[in-house]
Amino acid sequence: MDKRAKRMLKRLDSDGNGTIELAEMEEKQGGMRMFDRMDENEDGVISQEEFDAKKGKHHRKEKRNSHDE
Ligand SMILES: [Ca+2]
Ligand SMILES: [Ca+2]
Repeated sequence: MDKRAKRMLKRLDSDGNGTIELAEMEEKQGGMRMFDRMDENEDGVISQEEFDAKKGKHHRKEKRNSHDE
């Protein structure tokens, strides 16, 4: 995980437990949608792995029906 991602995770992780919970994202603008996208296994928590995997991907245009990967 690179430094920038780490810092971003730290900022989002307001209780400092190393993962991002929905409540922590809810406070941010657009956070819930972002949370949904990042929580790959839908366990309600964004782990560092999930965060790392998804960072940089959320610059895409938001289109629900694009299956171009
Ligand atoms: Ca947390
Ligand atoms: Ca998860």
